[in-house]
Amino acid sequence: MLFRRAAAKNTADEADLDEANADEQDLDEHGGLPADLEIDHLDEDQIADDQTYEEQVNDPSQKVPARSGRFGRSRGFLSSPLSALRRGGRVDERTLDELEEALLLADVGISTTNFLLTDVRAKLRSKELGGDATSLVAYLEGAVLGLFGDDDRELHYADVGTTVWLFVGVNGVGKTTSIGKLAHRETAAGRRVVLAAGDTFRAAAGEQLALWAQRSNVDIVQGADGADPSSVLFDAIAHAHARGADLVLGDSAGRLHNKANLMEELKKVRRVADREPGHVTEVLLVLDATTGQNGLAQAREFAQAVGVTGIILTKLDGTAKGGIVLAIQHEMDLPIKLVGLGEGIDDLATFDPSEFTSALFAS
Ligand SMILES: Nc1nc2c(ncn2[C@@H]2O[C@H](COP(=O)(O)OP(=O)(O)OP(=O)(O)O)[C@@H](O)[C@H]2O)c(=O)[nH]1
Ligand SMILES: [Mg+2]
Repeated sequence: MLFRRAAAKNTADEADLDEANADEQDLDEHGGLPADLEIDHLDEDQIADDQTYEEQVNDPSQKVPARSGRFGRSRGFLSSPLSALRRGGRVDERTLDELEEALLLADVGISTTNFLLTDVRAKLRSKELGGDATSLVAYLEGAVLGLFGDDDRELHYADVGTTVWLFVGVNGVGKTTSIGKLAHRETAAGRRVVLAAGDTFRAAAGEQLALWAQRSNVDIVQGADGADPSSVLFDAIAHAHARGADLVLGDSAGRLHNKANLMEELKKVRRVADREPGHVTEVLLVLDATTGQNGLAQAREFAQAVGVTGIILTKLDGTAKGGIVLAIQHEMDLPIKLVGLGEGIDDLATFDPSEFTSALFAS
């Protein structure tokens, strides 16, 4: 079911909160719905539009080419250079150079590659590590797994009130798709979910999110195009609260007129969403694994601005080389919580470091 704010208003101003608070009072007086909130059942025109979008998504020319296993090219990304190393037998300077090259080519990045190699060299010097290539590879696998530590990768819920998870990230990384997949997963787990169409910047964004809402049969609250996203979030939380829903998943724009605007807007969305009865327990930064090291720069910016609690790394099924996972883990103090492994509703997995490490080293 689609809930659309009737009036195009909501300037980006805290004064909206008074209005939103008034809406909240209206909830009691209007059968649980704010007076100026319209409920639209999805009509055929909308569905036709949705299908157009779906056709677009399913267009083979837009699909990522040939998948090989759950982790695409991450699976075994080190396997051919490592088998060459293994064949070499003894480890020498050349072996270490080759290993360095393999790690860099796999998107591990200079800093994390240096970290791993410094460790390997120290272990070789102290003879803790034997000089044969098989031991080297086995040690490296352990060292990579060790990078992941025992970070908390759970998604958290508020003890009281309405849990809010916000999704942030630059355009095209997979925010809306990840929300759709999570709506399905959380609904299947028995939670009542409401989607908040907080990307009011791009005209088709609401339509895209509405399709995902339809797939999981959850409510969606939308604002008018150009509406203040924090107000949309506020309405969605009020709606969830009135309906006894557990969880609000808040979409956001990936691009505004400039980056400073985007960060300021996201800060405000977070502030507003965190007011009673809303509790923001997750701010999930969505990163596209195929953009490689560029993702690290994005992560730093968003982490500083909006206090990211975890990362969703998408498109690991495709052409991503997987090493970026190691770089993010080592260089950012942020846990990868979920990974996107395709465009379908079930293609989202909790990130499991040992499964991922085994995939990297698979031969
Ligand atoms: N192969 C693959 N494609 C994905 C994955 N996640 C998202 N996509 C695709 O990436 C494209 C962009 O996804 P969106 O969810 O629209 O990205 P967004 O971050 O909401 O983008 P904006 O709304 O423009 O900011 C779509 O074609 C998705 O189907 C994934 O894990 N694997
Ligand atoms: Mg989107």
